[in-house]
Amino acid sequence: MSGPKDDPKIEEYSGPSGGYGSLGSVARKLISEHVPDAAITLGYQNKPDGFMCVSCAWGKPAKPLPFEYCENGAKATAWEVTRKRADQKFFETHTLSELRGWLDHDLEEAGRLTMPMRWDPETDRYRPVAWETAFAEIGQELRALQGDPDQTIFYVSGRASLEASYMFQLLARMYGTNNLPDSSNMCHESTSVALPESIGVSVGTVTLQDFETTDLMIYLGHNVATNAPRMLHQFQDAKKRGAGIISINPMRERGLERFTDPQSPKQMLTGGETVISDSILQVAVGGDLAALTGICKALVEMDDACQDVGKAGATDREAILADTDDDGGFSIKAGAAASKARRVLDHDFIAEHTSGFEAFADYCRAADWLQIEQISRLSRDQLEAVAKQYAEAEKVMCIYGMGLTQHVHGTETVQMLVNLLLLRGNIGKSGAGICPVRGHSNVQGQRTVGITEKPELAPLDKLKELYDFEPPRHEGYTTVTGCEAMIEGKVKAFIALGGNYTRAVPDIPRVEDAWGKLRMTVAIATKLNRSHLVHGEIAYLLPCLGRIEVDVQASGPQAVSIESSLAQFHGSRGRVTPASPELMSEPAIIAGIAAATLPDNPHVPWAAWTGDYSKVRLAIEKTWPATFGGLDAHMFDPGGLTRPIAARERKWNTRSGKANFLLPTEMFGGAAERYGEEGVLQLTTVRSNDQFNTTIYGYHDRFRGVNGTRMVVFMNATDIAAIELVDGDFVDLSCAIEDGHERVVQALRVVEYDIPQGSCAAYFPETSPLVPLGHHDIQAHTPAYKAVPVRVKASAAKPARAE
Ligand SMILES: Nc1nc2c(c(=O)[nH]1)N[C@H]1C(S)=C(S)[C@@H](COP(=O)(O)OP(=O)(O)OC[C@H]3O[C@@H](n4cnc5c(=O)[nH]c(N)nc54)[C@H](O)[C@@H]3O)O[C@H]1N2
Ligand SMILES: Nc1nc2c(c(=O)[nH]1)N[C@H]1C(S)=C(S)[C@@H](COP(=O)(O)OP(=O)(O)OC[C@H]3O[C@@H](n4cnc5c(=O)[nH]c(N)nc54)[C@H](O)[C@@H]3O)O[C@H]1N2
Ligand SMILES: [Mo]
Repeated sequence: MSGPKDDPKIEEYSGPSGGYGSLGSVARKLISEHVPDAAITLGYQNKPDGFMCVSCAWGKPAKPLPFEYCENGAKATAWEVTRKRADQKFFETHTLSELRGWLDHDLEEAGRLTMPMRWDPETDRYRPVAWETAFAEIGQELRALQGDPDQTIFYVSGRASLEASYMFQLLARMYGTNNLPDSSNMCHESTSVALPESIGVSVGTVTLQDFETTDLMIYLGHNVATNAPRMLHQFQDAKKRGAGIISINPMRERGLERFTDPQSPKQMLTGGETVISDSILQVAVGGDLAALTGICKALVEMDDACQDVGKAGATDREAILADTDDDGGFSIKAGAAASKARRVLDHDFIAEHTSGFEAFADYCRAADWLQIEQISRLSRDQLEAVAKQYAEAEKVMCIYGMGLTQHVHGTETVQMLVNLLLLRGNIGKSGAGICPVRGHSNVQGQRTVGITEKPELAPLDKLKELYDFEPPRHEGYTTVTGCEAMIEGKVKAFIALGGNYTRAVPDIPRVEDAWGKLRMTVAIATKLNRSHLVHGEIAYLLPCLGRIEVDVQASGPQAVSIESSLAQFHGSRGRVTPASPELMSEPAIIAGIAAATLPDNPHVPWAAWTGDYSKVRLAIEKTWPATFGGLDAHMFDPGGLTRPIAARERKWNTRSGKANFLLPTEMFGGAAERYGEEGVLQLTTVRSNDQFNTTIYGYHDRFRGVNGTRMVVFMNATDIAAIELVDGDFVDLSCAIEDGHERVVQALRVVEYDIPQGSCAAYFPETSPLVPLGHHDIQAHTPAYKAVPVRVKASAAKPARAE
């Protein structure tokens, strides 16, 4: 068993990302999960005629590699097609109060759920129930609450297909609510709020082809080797062409450093590896807004200097860049493109395509270097060097993950990144653009098919026209406001299409407490998790097919579709025999609940949709012809069907009709009131290489050298010394935000780590109880999981070692 160990090992990992370590780890997982025909199954992964990986959302190339999957994608597949079963016998053996004492890993490790179940209060066990009985009672309960439909929440985790998601949002809206929070609310919501204001689209502008022509990638707050490993191929190819990569991350993640391509026999045999980042700027946790302000400031000042020299009749931009080169790290190449531009900024682009430049330039000029350096913990020299490298490159992309979005000023940080790109026209041209790396495999697509609590983002008039009902027009709950409403007792029922809500949200104990008081919880799931154990008065556990499994309906085997991070739609066909004959597909379960809850509507053929998913796709096409036209016909095309993104064409669907430079309200990304306080560290909560969100595959974070435990806190040597402890000692962490609730996580083992002083890191969800619900992005409400002010002290639960 791969459970936590009594003698965990913490040692530095010296290998590259990828390589033999990754293959070995995959093989071990596949064998331990007893996966039938593993090689055949994996051969279909991310292929045009196969299934789309259930792990990350990274783009799928038109010409896939022979093995178009990564270590973690293979683990995710193994986890889904495992032979282990949490079957009737399992639930007869264990009461829920017993299971509540189990670790997250052990719950899911029990295997796939096999039959629909209802919690039996007498025995405190989940017991089998017929599908029809389940639908009938769920429908009856939902109808009883329909007087105020906002008492019900319809949550979606980002794995559900476009088809299932479309049906689910229609169910919620016909029921009468926009309460459609999804995992995106905890993830890239800051992106979805930031980009429309800045550039008029809610998704990134980069395509896979852009990686073939880019000169420079600025890569922030994302852990590629763990969370989107297939992207390392794009990084590696770009590096080989001579493109640059600058990483901005508090932790020196292994994937930011070196990569051995497991698909390259030469690299595997020779131990060869590609150096990924030219430089890694170890920004303080929450320091990105300041760092980006510094880079923009340096660019504006270089440009001002150009202008001054230009006025004096002097040479050109190159002379300025060469003149300002005082750190020796920058060399001017007399590139033809560079010599053409006489200014550092692209003033033609700025004049034609943007609004707000002057105010932004003034903001940058006025920004204080000392403050920038203090907050970011990066030096002016470091930031100016980035600015120079940026100014020298013709085509730049900015690529980012949760390290940017999950902050109090997450939306503003994303907008600052756009500002940086706009300074040199780096949006809407080949090799350039903004690239949010989405998390779940269809989280972007769910938003595109109307899973949103914001009525203005849903095509309500169109739904009314197509389906002849009056859609609700008021705003629904986000993940955060949903939790708050639950705590206030305003929520009575919760229908979850996947996910593990009570483990994914902040302030876990407070939310669990409220969750247990709900009238009804319904979970549509593949595996058992903690949200199923702290249930409502009436609780259903409805097991569904996974995406890798063959899904046969009335018209024959079905396919579903998803949208990747790069806005391509792909078809996905299940290949593996279902875990149990009693499983139903997600669309079938949604249709079952809908039919039992809503009055008949001749315009909404739930049963026909379930019988043939291409009918759902045609409904999606009718709802958004410009976005989805041709979905059903082209979703299996190599490279998928690419969705039109206006900003790629330099069409700006913003109120000003231009791309907007936007100013932040503060320079620190976290909770301002605790910034810089004596004894307070900024904690960031991150994933290990052995988990998928709340799914814990094991206890081995190979890249960070942690084996056998997840209860660790990564700290800077100086911060460890300041509390008179040493590596290996145990500490308790408490949240430094005072709002009347005490938040403590005990007995974390200190791991001395290369992380800036004043910052520390630990794993999610173990340390999520430290994150207050109210600690979130001021605009997008994304929980600020990535900068929580904490106090650290020697653990009372596990005292320091004798010496
Ligand atoms: N194998 C695997 N793949 C996954 C997932 C998984 O759990 N496992 N989860 C999926 C999901 S839903 C998502 S959203 C993505 C998540 O993918 P990531 O965005 O990589 O998420 P995290 O692991 O939370 O790590 C964030 C990175 O940001 C850095 N960071 C932390 N705080 C800051 C900060 O203040 N500033 C900067 N610049 N960097 C910071 C951390 O050091 C870390 O490298 O991955 C998806 N893919
Ligand atoms: N502290 C902290 N908290 C965080 C984060 C962080 O960085 N730090 N990250 C946040 C982010 S980015 C995200 S996206 C959320 C994730 O939040 P969620 O999406 O809610 O959580 P997951 O862990 O991905 O959900 C796992 C469960 O999904 C179910 N499941 C798996 N496959 C399927 C399927 O095919 N169909 C159905 N119906 N169910 C399935 C299984 O039962 C499994 O137990 O967590 C957030 N929480
Ligand atoms: Mo996510």
